[in-house]
Amino acid sequence: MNTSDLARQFWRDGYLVLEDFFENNVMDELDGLIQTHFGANPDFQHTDEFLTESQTDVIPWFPQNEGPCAFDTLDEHDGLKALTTKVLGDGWKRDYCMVMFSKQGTSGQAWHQDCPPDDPSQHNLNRLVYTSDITDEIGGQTVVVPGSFRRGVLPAGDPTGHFPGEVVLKPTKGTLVLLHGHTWHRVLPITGAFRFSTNYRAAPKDTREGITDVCVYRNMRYRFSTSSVIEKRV
Ligand SMILES: O=C(O)CCC(=O)C(=O)O
Ligand SMILES: [Fe+2]
Repeated sequence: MNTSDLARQFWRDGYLVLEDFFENNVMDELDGLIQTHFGANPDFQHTDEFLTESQTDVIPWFPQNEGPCAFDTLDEHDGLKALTTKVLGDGWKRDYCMVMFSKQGTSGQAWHQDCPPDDPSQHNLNRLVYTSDITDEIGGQTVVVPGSFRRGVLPAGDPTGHFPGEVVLKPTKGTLVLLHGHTWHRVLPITGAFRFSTNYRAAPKDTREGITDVCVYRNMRYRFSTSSVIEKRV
């Protein structure tokens, strides 16, 4: 498929999975750096309120905040840049690169939208890189509801309940997943060893700053910059 077909598929479904998009040697290097950074038993960084209320167990790391590093390589990946331009249009902006780590035995991530869908034109794009396989043994599969980025706000309700038509993704090493920030998505519990993904977030040209500051869950809206629940949803 060419990039135009892939972009059409993305705008139909709100996500796109491309296996073997990245080279193995780059995946191995980044995977090693991530494992070294987190070590065996990293501490949680979010507040207890967030961890309990959101039913989301992730420890973020922003590797590029620490200066030039191996993670910069994928910012310059020609295929990734070309596909991003097809999907978002000219003038798109790269946002931050964030690794999200979940420990063994944790709950993954509850259903959410990365930013409120009140204005359909204001959204982030997740460009998720999987440096090792997500497997049924480990858990941490990513679940999406196809087309949901057009259905407005995620319905209030059970933070980890099921939606008709949900699709479970098991990205393998080297896979790129493009995921619209308004697409309803979650991560299943981590039953085996730790699990992580690396997200090179981007956004269309006229997207406001801090687009992912407020995340929509089925039971609340949460603002990360102030660590506060800004709306309880029932
Ligand atoms: O790690 C994943 O597979 C999905 C993470 C996620 O929800 C996000 O990057 O917004
Ligand atoms: Fe997300």
